[in-house]
Amino acid sequence: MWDKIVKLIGDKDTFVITSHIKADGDAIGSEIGLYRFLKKLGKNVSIINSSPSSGIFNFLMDGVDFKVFDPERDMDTIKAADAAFILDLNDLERAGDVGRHIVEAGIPIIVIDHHQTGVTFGDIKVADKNACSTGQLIYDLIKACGGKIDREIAEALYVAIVTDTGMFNFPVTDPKAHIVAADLLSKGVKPFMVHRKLNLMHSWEYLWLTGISLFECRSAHGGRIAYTSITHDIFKRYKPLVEELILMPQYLMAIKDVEVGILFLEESPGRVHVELRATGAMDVGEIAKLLGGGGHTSAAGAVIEGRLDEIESIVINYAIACAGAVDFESITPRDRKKMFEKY
Ligand SMILES: [Mn+2]
Repeated sequence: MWDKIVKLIGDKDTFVITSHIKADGDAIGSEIGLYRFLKKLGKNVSIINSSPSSGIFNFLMDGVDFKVFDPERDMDTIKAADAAFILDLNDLERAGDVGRHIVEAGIPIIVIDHHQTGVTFGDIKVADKNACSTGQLIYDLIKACGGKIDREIAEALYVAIVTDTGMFNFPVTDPKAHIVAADLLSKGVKPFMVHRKLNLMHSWEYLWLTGISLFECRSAHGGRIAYTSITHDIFKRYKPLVEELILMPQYLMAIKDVEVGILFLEESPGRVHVELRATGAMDVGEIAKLLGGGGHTSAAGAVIEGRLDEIESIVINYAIACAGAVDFESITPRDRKKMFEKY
């Protein structure tokens, strides 16, 4: 499945790499792993994302040409590229402005992704919904190229894998996730160092606000759904980073019998970030997609305009509808939409 991409990497010299808006650890780890591999082959490579990401990934970026899109500076780079890699997304819109400009530039597009729904754009596609992460697919690509994985590439790909497997806890975790991770460790990745940099660097504000919101948490659907809300007033008093706060729903998942945990964060008045986690019994990726966001079966999110209390009730009803479907997999996307419309 890698032949075409291996050939294209051999034939071309200048690449641009991008991923989805609000790139997470899998997106960034995959971008940087691929970037470093292509640089070792002597290629010209730039990573250009449409929106900024959490600073927690900065430790991966030493010497990496990683930019947040600036039309004046970056349009020429996109137009001059021989090909573009779009990683970890199945919906071009989620690539934001950079995705749009890549399409307009008319350069070949290579998509590498692992979301449940297939990829509908791009000239060469690898869409493997059984892969635990895009990072694992980049690992496979480098191997298919006969490439060597050094410590820096390994560290980036390890971040990608631990992010999308929830530190090897999500149902998507399979033997291959561990086998690839074991190989990455053999290249010098120190799991505790990565864990510390990703998970043990929180601000006091994050902890305080997590405490407040956990104290206020509520249940729905007979205790199968746990949720909590942070109003803008509370949010602005503590001002933690949004990217820190979206980790908060994992605590809701610790409650017995809870299958879905939801955080409603009013980032600004009338704008609510909904962050969802699931045990695997429900597919929160489907809920996020209906809300105009994205994600996976076990972890997903969306940003919605509207009143906090209204959004709470819509999303919780979606989650209840989702839980009520006997066999969610067997329902076509159109039927799923119909099912949700009654709420
Ligand atoms: Mn991913």
